Amino acid sequence: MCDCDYMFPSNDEWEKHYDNCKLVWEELYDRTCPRNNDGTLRLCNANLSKLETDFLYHLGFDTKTHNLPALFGDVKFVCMGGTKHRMRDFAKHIAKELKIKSDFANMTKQSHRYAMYKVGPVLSVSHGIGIPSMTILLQEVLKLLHYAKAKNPIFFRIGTSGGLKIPPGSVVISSWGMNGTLQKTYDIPILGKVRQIPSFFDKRLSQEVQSLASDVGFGTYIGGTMAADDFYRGQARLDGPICDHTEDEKLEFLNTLAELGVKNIEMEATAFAALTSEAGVRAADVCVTLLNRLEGDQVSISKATYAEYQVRPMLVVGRYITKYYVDKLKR
Ligand code: R2B
Ligand code: URA
Repeated sequence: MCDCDYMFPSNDEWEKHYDNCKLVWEELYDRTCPRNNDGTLRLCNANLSKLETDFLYHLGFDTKTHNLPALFGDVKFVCMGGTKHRMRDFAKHIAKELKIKSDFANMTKQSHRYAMYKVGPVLSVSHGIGIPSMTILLQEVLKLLHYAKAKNPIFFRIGTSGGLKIPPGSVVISSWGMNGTLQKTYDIPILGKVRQIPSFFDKRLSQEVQSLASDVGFGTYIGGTMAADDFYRGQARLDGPICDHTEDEKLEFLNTLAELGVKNIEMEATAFAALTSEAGVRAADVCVTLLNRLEGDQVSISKATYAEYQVRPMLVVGRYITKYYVDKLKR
């Protein structure tokens, strides 16, 4: 039976179900969906029940000292992004939009690794650069929300990226993540063997997000995202400290990516799509492009342009969250 918790009324153009609808998820993974009937998250790990206390080491919270349901039980949206500064700005943006007072205190202060802000039902958390840093944070937030009994949480990543054949300043909502060997998977060695986990984002969520951005004043695209494990050679750049490919080879590679439907390159999309999907939560990766990689490698935009661009994913995701609450008040 379909158990989609529709955020907005359906229309003919949108995908009918969310990917974490029991119907869709169980067909895809051939096991019971980890989302409970009340929308809380069930973690697929029996070992956790053997722990007397679970220490979420990098967040600085644990299940014994902290009353996680009281602290985080109301979380509906988790928004992640690379830097502490950006996530503080996003918390401020959301506080203004939702008219919620906050002291913008960093809740992970003891652990120093990441920064986490809570504004009402919105958690704004930094994840650092690259897949390993992001996945540690993401996995601990998933556990945090499980222990907190948060219902039907939706995850966003707001980030920066290099664009392919689209104007700098455009926003890309990722339909899938592609790894450095052009597969749509997140590859992780586990017990000595590489596991490949499919890395697709929820189609309906990306359509909903894009539908609210038609008049934002910059282009928004739904398209593929390459997640590289490096900023320089791994993204075909010519300006790293070591380079063993030619400009022609670089352009050939970037053109191949573009032909495959890749619109931007960043460093987290595959793992973000794969882990959220496995956990049965919906997620969208919303990144601004800082440059067109067919035209260069250096990020040489001014501070003012960078600031203007960086705000764009916040505006798009902020609209989604705000509309959800405005509509909810009307209901
Ligand atoms: C985009 O920008 C960062 C590298 O500069 C990385 O986190 C990413 O995905
Ligand atoms: N972040 C990336 O990973 N690549 C870029 O080109 C720009 C930002």
